[in-house]
Amino acid sequence: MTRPDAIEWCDGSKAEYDRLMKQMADSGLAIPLNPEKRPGCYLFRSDASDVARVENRTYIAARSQEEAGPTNNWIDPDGLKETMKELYEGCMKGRTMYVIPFCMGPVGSDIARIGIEITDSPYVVANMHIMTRVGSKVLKALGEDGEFIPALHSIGKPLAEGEHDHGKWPCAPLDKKYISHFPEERTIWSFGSGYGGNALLGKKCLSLRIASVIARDEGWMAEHMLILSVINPAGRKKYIVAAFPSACGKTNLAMIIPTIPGWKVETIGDDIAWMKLGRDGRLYAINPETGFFGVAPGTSLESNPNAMKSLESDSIFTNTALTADGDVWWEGIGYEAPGKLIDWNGNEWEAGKAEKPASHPNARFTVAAAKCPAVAAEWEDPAGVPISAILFGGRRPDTIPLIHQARNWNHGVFMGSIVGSRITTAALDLKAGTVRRDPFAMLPFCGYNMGDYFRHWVDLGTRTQAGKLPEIFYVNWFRKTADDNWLWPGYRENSRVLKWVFERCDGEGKAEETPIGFVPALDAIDRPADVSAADMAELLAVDREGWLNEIESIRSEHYPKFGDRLPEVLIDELDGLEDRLKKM
Ligand code: OXD
Ligand code: MN
Repeated sequence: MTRPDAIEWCDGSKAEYDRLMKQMADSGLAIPLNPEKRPGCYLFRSDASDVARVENRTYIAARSQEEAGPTNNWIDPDGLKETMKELYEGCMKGRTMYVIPFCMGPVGSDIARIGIEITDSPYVVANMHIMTRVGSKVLKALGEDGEFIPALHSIGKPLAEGEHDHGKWPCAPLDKKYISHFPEERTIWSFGSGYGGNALLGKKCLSLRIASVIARDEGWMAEHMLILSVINPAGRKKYIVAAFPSACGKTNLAMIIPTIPGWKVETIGDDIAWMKLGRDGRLYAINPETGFFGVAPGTSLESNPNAMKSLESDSIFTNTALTADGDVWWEGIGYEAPGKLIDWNGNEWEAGKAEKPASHPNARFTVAAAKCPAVAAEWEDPAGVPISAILFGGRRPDTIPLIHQARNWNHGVFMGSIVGSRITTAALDLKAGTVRRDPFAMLPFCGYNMGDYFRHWVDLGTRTQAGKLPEIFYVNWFRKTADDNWLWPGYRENSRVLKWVFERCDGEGKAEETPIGFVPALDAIDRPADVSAADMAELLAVDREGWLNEIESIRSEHYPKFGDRLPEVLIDELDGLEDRLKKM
């Protein structure tokens, strides 16, 4: 159907990676960075139409609209296949088709899944090498009759006889981009974009949208969560997963260096967790990926030293700026732009003179997890790590305290179901100042009806003894004062909150029982230097009026979206919360 000029089977070797990089550098698509500054690193600049995940072009083509549910773009699978087959017809002409056997999760782990991505983008192959386990070892594990998830990808830009890209990022225009999922067939078809989650099909498409459907059917969880371990001064370790909407600092938290003496954090994953009940009744998590595809702007030695150290070599940068001496630069890197730059569009850029940022706000780095100085020794353990705590969170300048702990599992599921961030600029159909709900941070990633997904979470709580389940917490690093200043310093200081979580999982850690759950006692979390006792009191207060407004918005705007698929127990939680607050 796609009629490539050549077909290559990817073996996942370093020689293959180096060959493709050289080829892309020769053709002008990749810019090798200065080997004295960033050895083994390359910069790519994408097309202006192809800079992020395209949620309005992402489809859950389930058999029925009801199955896709109220939060997904549904489209009839037969009609979509017709449309896409036309687009795929001859779409790889003039290009090489790469066949990428890849595994999400350690090869051989009983929770791992194999996919085969077919793509005409060598950039995708190189990124898949870093983000997944690619190649011959996967084919071997697959054997003659193993199961795999087919994932077809094309950038959608065939070349006519003698035509060349001339170093320009090839892709199709926005209205021809399709990121499609066929959940019943467990198949992915992607067309027209070469960027990130649209094109690296092991990530959001397989490991979240398709995997969430498989997980529902098989009784496990595929979640948009980081995984980390916290180690106390005595050397005891606990594992925590956390789900926050995009742009809440997941990668920073996953790699945090604590400010509290004696405490350590190690990284297992920064974006996706697959979790399964173990034989001992506890919940175990693996990171299905092998790399980080992180947002570059805002990443600095201050905000995320471990990421910065990981990026010193052998990394791919996409849409950052280029310095005169062949290094990368981005807004928030922690130092001024060193003289004139070339911006992410390839134009000259000078600080103070340019109107637009030098790097795209969604510029990315791709780097192997193994390069992170904080990576845990057990990060690839095929059995996973036992989870003690689940954190939910969002950007909420008011109402939601710095941290509170659920009363029980269903209360925790309720917390997950109301996750959201207050938006500061009007977007889509939302006014600035409203809360954009992103339940479990899975809004763009749940491959089926989200009401059923809530039920899947409720059910998990009934499948093991209560004492074996993780404790659930809601965190909010983003509280502001009335005059718009941050109440909490965030970043590395968030380790103080992790310490309280650790203690609560041990049945320690001083807490007050309140209508919204357990809140730290005023002296339970050591205060950073710039947080006064009064700030702490404000950070931990139960804002009765704020919560009653919150309940009203959940009851009238959020929950009704899910109709009769909304589990009754979540309404019970909402009612219970309201009753407790009214008695306050
Ligand atoms: C991501 C996201 O790209 O969550 O990881 O948006
Ligand atoms: Mn993500």
